[in-house]
Amino acid sequence: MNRINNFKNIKLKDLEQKLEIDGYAIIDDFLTQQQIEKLTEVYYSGIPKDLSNKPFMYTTASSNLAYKKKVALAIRDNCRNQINSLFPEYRLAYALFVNKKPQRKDSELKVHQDWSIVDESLFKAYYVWCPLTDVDENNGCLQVIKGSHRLRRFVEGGSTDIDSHYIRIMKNYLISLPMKAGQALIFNQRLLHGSFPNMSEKERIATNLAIISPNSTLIYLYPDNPVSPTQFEVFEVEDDFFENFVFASKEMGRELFRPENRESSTTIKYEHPLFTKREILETLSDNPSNTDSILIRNIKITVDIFVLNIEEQLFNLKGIIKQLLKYIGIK
Ligand SMILES: O=C(O)CCC(=O)C(=O)O
Repeated sequence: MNRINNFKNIKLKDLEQKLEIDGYAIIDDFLTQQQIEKLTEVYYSGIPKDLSNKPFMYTTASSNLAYKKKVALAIRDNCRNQINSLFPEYRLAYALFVNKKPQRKDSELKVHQDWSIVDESLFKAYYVWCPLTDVDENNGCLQVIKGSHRLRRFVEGGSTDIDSHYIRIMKNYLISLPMKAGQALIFNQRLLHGSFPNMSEKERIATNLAIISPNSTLIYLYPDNPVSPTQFEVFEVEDDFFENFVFASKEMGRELFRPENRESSTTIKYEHPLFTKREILETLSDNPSNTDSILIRNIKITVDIFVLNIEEQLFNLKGIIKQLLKYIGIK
């Protein structure tokens, strides 16, 4: 498991290496018990109406700017020392609570990639995610696809589910991450991740903090079309932009707001990328803990692709048989 010690004992080289290879690392004792209690109190201090009924909610989506700001300041204040010692020079950008209501199957978050928040050809961004209660597969722990940050980007702007075709290809790299309250999961912003529904009796509350590498500028990508964008306007924004801006309304669903009174710095064209099974499997298996020779690795990938193809054919066949049975009135 990709756990490392208390942040005070961590060797930065080890942390960097884990993040480079796997795309994530778990740090023990990141928040103290006192900080956990304090942050829980902040979360409950006036949850805005536009969030209170959501099975899965993130506080940046609220239109209550005062609450968003209060929450973000408290999270940054309680993480600053740890981040400064682990990532000297990184900036603490926006911060939010992410919450799952109890016993809600629809609080599941499908595996997805979050949108770009810095120019990734030059800079890095990580999320620091800390549960305020212990989490496991029953109450909404995270799942990640190990090494997936090394793939080409799946989505540019607007976080998008990775469809089941791709998940089937990557299934051997999909890992559940049960965690203790106060541990921190640090993950590359490109890493594919999701979370289980919360089927427990209690709310699952977690903090999330975006940190960005020195000299980078936070960006907000505004799509020309919310469902199938062909280009994005790039807005260079302040580090706390998402706390001060109402970027989507409840009624608009996936649609986002264009910031008023601001000029975009550039426009980027976008085409949803397609991946072959081989490209995905080659990238994910290419890591230093894999000691197989090139030949053995290639054979394993070829066998995996063969099995995946058969599974796909069987899946399609099952669909056809179901339709046929329905047609002749048996089912
Ligand atoms: O809190 C969670 O369950 C996952 C949050 C997250 O990673 C996201 O919103 O992309």
